Amino acid sequence: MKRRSLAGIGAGAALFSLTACGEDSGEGGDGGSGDGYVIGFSQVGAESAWRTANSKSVQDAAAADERGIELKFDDGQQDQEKQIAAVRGYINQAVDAIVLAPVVETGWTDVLTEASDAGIPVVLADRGIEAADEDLYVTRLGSDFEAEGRSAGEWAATTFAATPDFKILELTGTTGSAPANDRKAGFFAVLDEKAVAYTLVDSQTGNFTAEEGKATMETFITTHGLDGIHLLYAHNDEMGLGAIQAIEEAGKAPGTDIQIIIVDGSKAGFQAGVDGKVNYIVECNPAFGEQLMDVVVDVIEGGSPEKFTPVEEGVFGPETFEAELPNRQF
Ligand code: GYE
Repeated sequence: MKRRSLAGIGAGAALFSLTACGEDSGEGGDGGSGDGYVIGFSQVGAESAWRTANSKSVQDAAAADERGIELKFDDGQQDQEKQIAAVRGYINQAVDAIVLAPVVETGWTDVLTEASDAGIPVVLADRGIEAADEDLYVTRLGSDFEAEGRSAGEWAATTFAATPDFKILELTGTTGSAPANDRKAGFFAVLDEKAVAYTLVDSQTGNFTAEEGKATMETFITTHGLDGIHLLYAHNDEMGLGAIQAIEEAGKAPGTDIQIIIVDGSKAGFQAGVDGKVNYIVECNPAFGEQLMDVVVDVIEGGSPEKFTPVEEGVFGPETFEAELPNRQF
């Protein structure tokens, strides 16, 4: 589907009234700032270093002169209602395409149906949505979160293979989000497949932030103590870093008294690894802005990419932390 670009028509209100008056068809009238596409991006929030790096990657890619793209950006503050309002705003503005990084997997049917009815293609960035709504977006570009969880599970299964009564605490990401659901599922699937005997002592959300990660870890410590707990599996760096503070404040040594897996691989995460406080890092790569813009432009111009394009990522054990730290980009 090819839509006329509305690039350069100034403020949202003016754009809305022009659109409402039926100016969305025909030639010209674009205010003279080029023929680029207008793309609306509803981002999850700014909860982590990963997210900040991801927003920058997308904004930088869109801003490249040769692309001539006008990117409208909205920070959803980890609130689905805010994201739905942003997507509706983009529909009213008759953008050429909508990029949505959905905070949770469910609850998108209505607004995505409205986008579809308006003929505006939707590309998912980063997180996915429930399978029932698969027809309501063109493609998703992001990580394979289940594979990330499986990588964490492989390391845990190997490291604790000979540990009797292997005890785990889990700090999950935002409840109902694709990475929280899939990182959990992948991790425990591997332990089960490998017939590892373990006890999941507790599993609670830390909402992907350092503050909530720390608070939840404090609750774990109050409720269960740390004696005899072997592993903390934190679904992202921030929650792991917050938990490290809580463990230290409880007089224990993170990385030694309790081993820690984190997911993302930020500079701060690797630094914690170099300091001996984190034992395994599963990478999640936020730097897919260029790839995303390529996909979105292709979709606007009628392309039909694969339903899912995974970004490439790796895993890092303690022997790699020091050498890898200078390479980290966020
Ligand atoms: O791991 C976490 C962020 O959706 C992959 O969201 C993303 C996750 C990332 O808050 O740090």
